[in-house]
Amino acid sequence: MRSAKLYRYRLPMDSGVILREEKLFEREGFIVELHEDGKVGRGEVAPLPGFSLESVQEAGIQIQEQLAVWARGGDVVDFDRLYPSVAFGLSAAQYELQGLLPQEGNYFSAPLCSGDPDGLVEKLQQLPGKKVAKIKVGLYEVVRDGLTISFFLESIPGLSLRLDANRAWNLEKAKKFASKIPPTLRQRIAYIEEPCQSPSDSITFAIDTGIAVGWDETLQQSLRDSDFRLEDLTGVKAIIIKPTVIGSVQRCQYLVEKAKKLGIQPVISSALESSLGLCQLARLSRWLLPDEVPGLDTLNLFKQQLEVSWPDSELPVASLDDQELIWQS
Ligand code: OSB
Ligand code: MG
Repeated sequence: MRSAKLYRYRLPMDSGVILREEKLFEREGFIVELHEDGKVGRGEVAPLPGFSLESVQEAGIQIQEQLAVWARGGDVVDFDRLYPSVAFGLSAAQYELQGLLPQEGNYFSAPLCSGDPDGLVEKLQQLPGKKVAKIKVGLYEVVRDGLTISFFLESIPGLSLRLDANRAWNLEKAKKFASKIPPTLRQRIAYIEEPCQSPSDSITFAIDTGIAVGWDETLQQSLRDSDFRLEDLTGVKAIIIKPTVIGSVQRCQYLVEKAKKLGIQPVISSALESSLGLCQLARLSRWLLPDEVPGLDTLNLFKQQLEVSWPDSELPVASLDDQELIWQS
């Protein structure tokens, strides 16, 4: 016997969270819960405004239809025809229900940092193994960004940085940024995500500066073409896999394996999921990429967790029972 529940959640965000120039005061999304033979599997469906193409409302309608099919005993879902957020949440719930998503997670993420080296040193001391942090660039003037990054690399020996420009620059600005970073420090930039507005400029930047580049937005966009081949996205060091904007667990697994074969570094990363989805991403990362540091340091952008607590987090935990149950079978 199968039954399913669909909750709609709303969680307050820290007042300073800015996404694509818009302030995000509240995160909303859905939690699906699948029940079968006394077992439970959960998943999160939470399109991210400004990043996902589907709206929360569109995702809500689609996940409800899919849950109704599933509860009636249907199983064959072509995940690639669903919205990515729906495909991820539904597949994660099925994996969990079937015991296929291992419990153990990698809760040591690359700390996200916005310019205070003292704070960063402290956070890095808590990481076992590799010292790796992620810094957003492109929000301030490029020369300032270049000097800041240089300063971090110089003052913290052994530090490796992941940078993310979210396509803020043209090629000229990107090169100006690089010009402030001495060539000897450049190899400690593990990669910079999307330095330029156009992917081809980002590749030119990588070739001309020797700074490795990673695809985030470009991967997401390319996957919309039915004839997508990861082989065609060459020239990059890393791909950033955000399951909520990429799709099903199966698709993420395929991309991870394919990237490894091509010598590209895959990194599992967050799209501001609640603690429930975030913990599943930590488990997914540990399972698929046991030796990789995931990009999941986004919990503290929230004022509350949801149902499942991130290890050692002191944020209060809102219960799923207190969220709106919008559908059940
Ligand atoms: O640009 O990578 C981004 C989170 C939400 C939306 C977009 C992005 C992010 C992150 C997640 O940066 C954190 C990470 O990747 O380490
Ligand atoms: Mg990014």
